[in-house]
Amino acid sequence: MKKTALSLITVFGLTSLATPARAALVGYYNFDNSANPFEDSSGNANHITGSIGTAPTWGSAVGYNGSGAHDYAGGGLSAPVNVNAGVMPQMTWGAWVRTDTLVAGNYQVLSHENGGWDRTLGLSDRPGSPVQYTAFTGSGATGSAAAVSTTAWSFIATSHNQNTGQITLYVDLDASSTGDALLEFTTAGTFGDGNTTTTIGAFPSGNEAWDGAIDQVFIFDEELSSAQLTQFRNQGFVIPEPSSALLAGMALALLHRRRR
Ligand SMILES: [Ca+2]
Ligand SMILES: [Ca+2]
Ligand SMILES: [Ca+2]
Repeated sequence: MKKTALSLITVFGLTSLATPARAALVGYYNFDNSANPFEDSSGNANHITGSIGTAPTWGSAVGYNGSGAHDYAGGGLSAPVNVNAGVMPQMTWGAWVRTDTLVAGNYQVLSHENGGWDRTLGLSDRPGSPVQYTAFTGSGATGSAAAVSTTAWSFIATSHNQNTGQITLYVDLDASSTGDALLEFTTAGTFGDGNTTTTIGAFPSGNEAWDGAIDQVFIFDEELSSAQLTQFRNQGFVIPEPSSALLAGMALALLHRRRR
């Protein structure tokens, strides 16, 4: 019994050492606070610092399920989150989005692109027609291949793992129906350096601006699973417990039991 507890503590200890010091939610923006619709609710104070290009317009019912969000038309918002692969080898980001246009072109939701196909998630016809949810791979773009509507809110996310050299694009075209599985597209993806800040609703240059609404933006410095992202889609996003803190708690509980 003691030996089992000890080996479990060792396993959890090694697991904690092998993961980043803060493998968790880095930024979360639900845009619901009318007093500060630029607030980061993750607890990390990564509040939005300003706009790029035409500032989006906030509305109390512009967002998902009639909540607060910004309507984008020619510009984006800048968040002080560095998603460079050297800083976050593993990273997952996503949002609930609704587009106002299906015209062929490029419309970005999340990006730190500064040339060279840096981490970017949006709507584009780069992978082909029709315009589709698209993630950059470090050397090109991969897409969801499915037609998008201007009325439904879609749930989109990308997990990045620089160590395994893979990314996975997750899409639910209609986030309001939760009985269906997320569409998943895994492909090779390794990344050079991009901008050290993240732009919501455009490239950091202001190009390729989103046309429509973006809500419930989340950024994690770990590779989330399909099951975790499905749970977010189903719940409409709930800030999760940090996994490293959970592991530390379990190890402490085992240590406490062993000492008694
Ligand atoms: Ca909202
Ligand atoms: Ca659905
Ligand atoms: Ca770059």
